[in-house]
Amino acid sequence: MPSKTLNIGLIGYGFMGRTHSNAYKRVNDFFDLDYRVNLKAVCGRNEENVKAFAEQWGYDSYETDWKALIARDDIDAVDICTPNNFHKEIAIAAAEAGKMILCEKPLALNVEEGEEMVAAIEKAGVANTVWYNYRRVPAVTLAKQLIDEGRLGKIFHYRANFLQDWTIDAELPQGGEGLWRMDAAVAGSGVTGDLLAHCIDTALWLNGNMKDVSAMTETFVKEREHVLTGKKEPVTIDDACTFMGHFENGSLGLFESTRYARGHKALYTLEINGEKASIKWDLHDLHRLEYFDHADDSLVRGWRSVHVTDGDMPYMDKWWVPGLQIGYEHTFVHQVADFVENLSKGEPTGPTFADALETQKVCDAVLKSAATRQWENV
Ligand code: SOE
Repeated sequence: MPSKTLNIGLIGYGFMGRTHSNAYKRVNDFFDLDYRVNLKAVCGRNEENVKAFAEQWGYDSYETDWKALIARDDIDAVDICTPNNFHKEIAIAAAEAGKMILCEKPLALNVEEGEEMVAAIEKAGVANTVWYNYRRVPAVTLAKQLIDEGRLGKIFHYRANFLQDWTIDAELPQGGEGLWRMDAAVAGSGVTGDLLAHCIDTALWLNGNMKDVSAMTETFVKEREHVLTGKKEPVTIDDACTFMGHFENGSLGLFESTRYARGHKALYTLEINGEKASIKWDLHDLHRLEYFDHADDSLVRGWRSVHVTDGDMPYMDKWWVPGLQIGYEHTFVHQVADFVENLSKGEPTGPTFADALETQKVCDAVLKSAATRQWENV
């Protein structure tokens, strides 16, 4: 039974605000933790909307100014779910106020901002994590376990894609509340920071850091109406990005992301080829891990599709019974559970701000390489 309380102050209540709120609400039902996670306050600029969100999700209170939320003594942890251009200012203020911080991905608009954020949280010594949630899909966590056990042997190739199709319509506007991901001033970049950042976070976790990259980006629709000005303005984001690079362990990486792959809604796939075995995973079928082991009897050797639902597989003892799967929202529950467990143990929860800064460095090198048309070091 929890003996302590962890009071959450959530800033921003869009799509990510909902996924995180759901995780905070569910976590104590399924995980045995020292802390009860309490939805203390939510913050947003529009009073009517933030009040309605607080009522619907069961927050005790609401604020319309994030500085007022951070100043409250009854908030232990600040969760930053705002558009990316607010991450730095809020994170630094929260760290200076001694709050723990859970920040939505990507960490920052660029490496410079990320470095300032890492310096602030390290100076304050506050617990921190960044919501790269796909690490905590049980099948992906299992992949990490198999790699760490040495089952793949030396790794030769790491391949990942993140494909969507929601911006193909040239009449879709850019910017504003719903479409800020299409405005580089607010998002930092397009698919590189939004989608490839997920692939890079998982890759660095599973396969170690990258040394250098060579990238190309494309902006297929050059001008779109901006929601805030009502005028046609140049599109500043990358609509698609492809890059290759070297990992420090000697393996080769190949990554592709786009919002122009008709038919694909959120197709995050990865494949890792090692000397002894290979692994494949697909977000559209997230509870399966495809595994090929060269040590199998050659007459029956082939790709196995492992249904990651047994109780001895990562996180699965907390849910239903073998054979019954879980989904996207559970990855966020797992991250909160790990954060709270690590808080009790005094240990960090990856990806920390420092880990997410490594991902940011790859993203910046990718964007630089696309601009210079040269290989760039990470
Ligand atoms: C964009 O469409 C998006 O919602 C990303 O922002 C998320 O990080 C990704 O998980 C799904 O796609």
